Amino acid sequence: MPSEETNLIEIHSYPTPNGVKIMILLEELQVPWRHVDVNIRLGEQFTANYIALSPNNKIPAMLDPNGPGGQPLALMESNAILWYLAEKHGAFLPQDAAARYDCLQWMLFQSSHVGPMIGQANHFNNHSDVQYGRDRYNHEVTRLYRVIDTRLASNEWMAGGSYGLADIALHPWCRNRQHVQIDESSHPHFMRWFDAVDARPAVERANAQAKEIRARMDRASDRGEKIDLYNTRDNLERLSRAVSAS
Ligand SMILES: N[C@@H](CCC(=O)N[C@@H](CS)C(=O)NCC(=O)O)C(=O)O
Repeated sequence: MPSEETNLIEIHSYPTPNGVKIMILLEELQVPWRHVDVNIRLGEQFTANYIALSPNNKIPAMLDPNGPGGQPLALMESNAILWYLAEKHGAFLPQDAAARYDCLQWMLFQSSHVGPMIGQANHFNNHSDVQYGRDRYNHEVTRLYRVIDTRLASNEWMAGGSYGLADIALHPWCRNRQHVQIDESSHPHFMRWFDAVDARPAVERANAQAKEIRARMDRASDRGEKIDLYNTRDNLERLSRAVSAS
């Protein structure tokens, strides 16, 4: 439900899986929100204003003008943002304590394993010809899909017995599977779950919006001066410049 009004929850982001998961939750909650484009292909994550919201210069960040105590709240880390929004609106997070910890552990599994390993696999598959790196991360991603399929063999949803934050955090990461051999016959439980989440109207809406936003931001980066996201030395310099300017 993106809107142009002010006083809305702002998602400062680019529609990668970490950005899309927030859009999915906001659509599930039917909370009005606004996307503020932070074009990581143009280096906008290194501006002093953005770093004030998101000190690790990564997307997404959230700004809720009406946070705890009625004060504005800025947050980085996509799963912290999911947790905050779910608590604020009292949905998609189990009430029962054991089920909440179950949800938390699978969200941490996503942010500490699935996201970083798929990120590294994409890097070596698309931006390097180092076979060792490709093998290492593709094998790790394959192993993680096995963990997910095994989990879903005895659970309808990733955590807590019902659809919720753990599914929302994980699902956008599992869309592009071109470098791993995952199909109905080898991972039937994963496929059943992926299709069930994919068919939810809120997920369809968020994905349609992500497609539009991505097209708009890609047009902007095709016109602008793109940076090499993978150049860690340049990124350190960009960060130092932004921090000294603030
Ligand atoms: N653990 C973080 C990961 C955030 C992250 O890695 N964001 C990437 C895009 S998915 C980014 O901002 N990359 C830009 C850069 O590295 O400069 C989260 O879940 O929010």
